[in-house]
Amino acid sequence: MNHLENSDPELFHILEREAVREESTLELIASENFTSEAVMEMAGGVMTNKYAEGYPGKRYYGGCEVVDEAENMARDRLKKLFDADYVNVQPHSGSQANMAVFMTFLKPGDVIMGLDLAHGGHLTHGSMVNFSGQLYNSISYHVSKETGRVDFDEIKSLALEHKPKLIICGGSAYPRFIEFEDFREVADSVGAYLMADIAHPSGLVATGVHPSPMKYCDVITSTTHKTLRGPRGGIIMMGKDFENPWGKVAPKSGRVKMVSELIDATVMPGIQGGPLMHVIAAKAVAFGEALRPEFRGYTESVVKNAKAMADEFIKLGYDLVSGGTDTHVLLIDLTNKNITGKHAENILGKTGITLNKNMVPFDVKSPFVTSGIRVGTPAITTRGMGESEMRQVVKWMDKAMSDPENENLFSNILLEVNDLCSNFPIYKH
Ligand code: DSN
Repeated sequence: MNHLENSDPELFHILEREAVREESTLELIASENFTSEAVMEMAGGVMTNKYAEGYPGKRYYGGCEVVDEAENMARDRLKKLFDADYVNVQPHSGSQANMAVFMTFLKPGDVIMGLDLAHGGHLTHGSMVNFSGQLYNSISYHVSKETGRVDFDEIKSLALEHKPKLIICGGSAYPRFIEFEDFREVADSVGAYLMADIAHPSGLVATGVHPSPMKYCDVITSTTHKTLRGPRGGIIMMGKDFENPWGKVAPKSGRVKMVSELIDATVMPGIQGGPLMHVIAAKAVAFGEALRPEFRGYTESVVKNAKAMADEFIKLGYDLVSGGTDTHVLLIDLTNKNITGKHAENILGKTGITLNKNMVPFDVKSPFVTSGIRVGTPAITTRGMGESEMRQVVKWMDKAMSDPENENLFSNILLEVNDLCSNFPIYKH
């Protein structure tokens, strides 16, 4: 298919350069992954043309009978994957999934509690630069300085003092299992609802490599493009639907019986219009892939690889927040290595290793500089790399970060990185 090349060579060239970048470098951004060709084919297909506001069987447009089948398949497969009673596959992103939950469960001004962004949380968990901190009364909890894990003594006392309506667990840079059961206990002690944002570990949750939030949390959100390896997008799930306890009414349809109906109405028409049917159909393809037995093997390798990297970093004297990982992500405090996160991100980029600088708990540097980096294994595991490659990658990273002005060294490592990548192609054509 040379349509783009013929009609718009300039953009074709940009696309081609991105493909080369992805193929020839090591992707360690913990929130990124490579979808299958099948997912990409669906996401790049004709369903992008279709307007389908509403839900299957109840659309505001004609001609939706085919896309209805795709959305129903996405819903059925997602329910099976997580053993969920209710799902909504329409959120365009994780942030919109979170917004839909907040607008369903809360009124502006209500108290929410989430993990501080600088301690591994997420923008939408109550940060003041985001709607979640601006519309709601946000109280942040933290990790403990000693353990790097969520500080449940602090959460319990904050919850008693502030009586949150909603507690959010999960985050973007938390290397340990999310402690759903402990969070449930805190939520119950103050009558709060509990939301899990499993955007990061959802692929691991789907296969049982990470504990499941389904029986502990009232509502669960996720993205679909991280460890789950689908197209970019969001989802909302409930382990068990329950009766609308707030007497809230849905726009147009009036009072509704179940929370699921409220969430559906909040997603559309509450905060979104036309769903991205090509993406919803591609989500269905990805959920189908995640239901296959090989996906479990993949998620096990993701964690094994992360543990191998952690082990190698520790041997080389690096300070890992929480001392290691249970998941796909490592958070490394570079303070003892005398290099900032920003500098490390920059020089590692020159070696063909892509990752992001990251605040570490109790960081004294700004979010634009940071004392740390976040490292993730989902993408390099997708291309088939294993523990020996992980150890080699850590050695290259250490060499570069230990000699951070040596441009020759970066060029030499880049050649080795390119060579390694050529042995593990992402896309076979
Ligand atoms: N930006 C994502 C991440 O990198 O973790 C979270 O939304």
